[in-house]
Amino acid sequence: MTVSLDLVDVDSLLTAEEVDVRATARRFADERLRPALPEWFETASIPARELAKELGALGFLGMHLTGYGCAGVGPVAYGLACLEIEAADSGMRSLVSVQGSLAMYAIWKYGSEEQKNEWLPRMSAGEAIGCFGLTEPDFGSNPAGMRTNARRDGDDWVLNGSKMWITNGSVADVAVVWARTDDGVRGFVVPTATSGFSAPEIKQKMSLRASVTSELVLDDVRLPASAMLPEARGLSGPLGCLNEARFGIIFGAMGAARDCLETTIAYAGERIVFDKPLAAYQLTQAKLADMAVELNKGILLAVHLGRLKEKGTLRPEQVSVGKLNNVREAIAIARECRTILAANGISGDYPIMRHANNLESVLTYEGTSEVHQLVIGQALTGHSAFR
Ligand code: TGC
Ligand code: FAD
Repeated sequence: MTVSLDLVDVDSLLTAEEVDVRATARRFADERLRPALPEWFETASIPARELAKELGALGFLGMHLTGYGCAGVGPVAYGLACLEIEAADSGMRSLVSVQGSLAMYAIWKYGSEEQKNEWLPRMSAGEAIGCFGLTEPDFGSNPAGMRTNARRDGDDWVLNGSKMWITNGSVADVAVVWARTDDGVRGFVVPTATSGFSAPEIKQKMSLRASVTSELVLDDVRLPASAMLPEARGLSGPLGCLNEARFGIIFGAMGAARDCLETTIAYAGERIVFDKPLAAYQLTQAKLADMAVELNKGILLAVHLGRLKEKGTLRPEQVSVGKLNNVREAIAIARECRTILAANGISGDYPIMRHANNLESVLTYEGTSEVHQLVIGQALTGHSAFR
């Protein structure tokens, strides 16, 4: 956060390592990502392989994991990296989250030593890209209903089914695929070159355009017995990975919000309406003040949850509090900023509408806002209202 927006001195809560990681991420976002994003968003294409290698060289892929070439930084440092990268674009943060918190985390947490050694060093270097296939065309919020299945054939596994809305799918070298077996839901490490696997890209997205999103089709994909993640049993496997990615989003969404607010404060200082700067009107200042208060509260919440994660006490419903609040507030900030830029707010010359459009996806993926309300509702009342 710039000094002027850090109203409550969140910086005083950060360690030197966290400030360093944030500075590196901010530099990369400012120099490498921000200038290119308008075109990537407009053309809906990103140099995913190059970006993965550059992010890997900076240590940002699987950065909160230990061993296997991963940087092993703390949760707050990881969160701050997500914040700075999402200040450039939510799609860039998705690339980082899906690689590190979903695909790599699944292998790191639940994989065999052989799976970890095969994939994690290459993935942390950005030489191999991963994706995470949980959602299906008919089962998004309710992954327990998944139809993708894996059956034994001798020593092999044979996978059939399809996954939908999968980030990094078409550019991935490896897919972590969750499938129903006779023994409940299990995870599989699927090299994407395996016969029967394909990943057509989803086009015509109006949100998260600077991100690859794909369908995964599994048509008699035959894998050796060793492809199954041995330590993940049941839905708690994939849901455990979601906690990690949702944590990054709690910080990341505040990055998109900060970028909107910084842009808007600068704009309001220069835009003359009725003979004086827009920033000098009380109505504008009320909007800016309310947004800055929500931004500061959101970042404080993120850092607090990061400290709980450091201690190992962070609970899923606390992650839901952060994801629900920070994404909801980020989208509200993006929309309010848009009103201040008025017509210029819809232009690609400014990042506001791009962030607002992206945040529509962020509100939906990694658990919709309604799912997080229900998780919190269950924690408050003891009643599950999902079914
Ligand atoms: P439920 O019966 O409550 O639980 C089944 C088992 O899972 C355990 N569990 C969790 N474990 C770890 N972390 C969590 N957050 C967990 N929540 C539940 C639970 O203890 C139980 O374990 P066990 O051992 O007793 O079997 O499950 P349910 O079927 O009622 O569903 C609960 C619900 C709705 C909260 C869950 O299904 C859910 O979170 N749905 C949302 C799905 C979702 O978020 N999908 C995201 C896909 S990935 C993605 O969007 C990537 S976007 C790109 C990017 O990140 O940038
Ligand atoms: P649905 O589940 O059909 O929900 C429709 C509506 O019903 C929502 O408003 C929802 O909140 C509401 N609803 C659902 N259940 C209830 C209930 N019990 N009570 C009240 N309301 C309810 N998935 C992956 O597995 N991997 C990825 O990499 C990935 N990347 C994505 C990238 C993008 C850009 C997008 C948009 C999605 C991505 N997803 C990914 C999928 C994402 O996780 C799902 O879209 C999300 O979980 C919601 O599922 P759905 O879209 O099927 O909505």
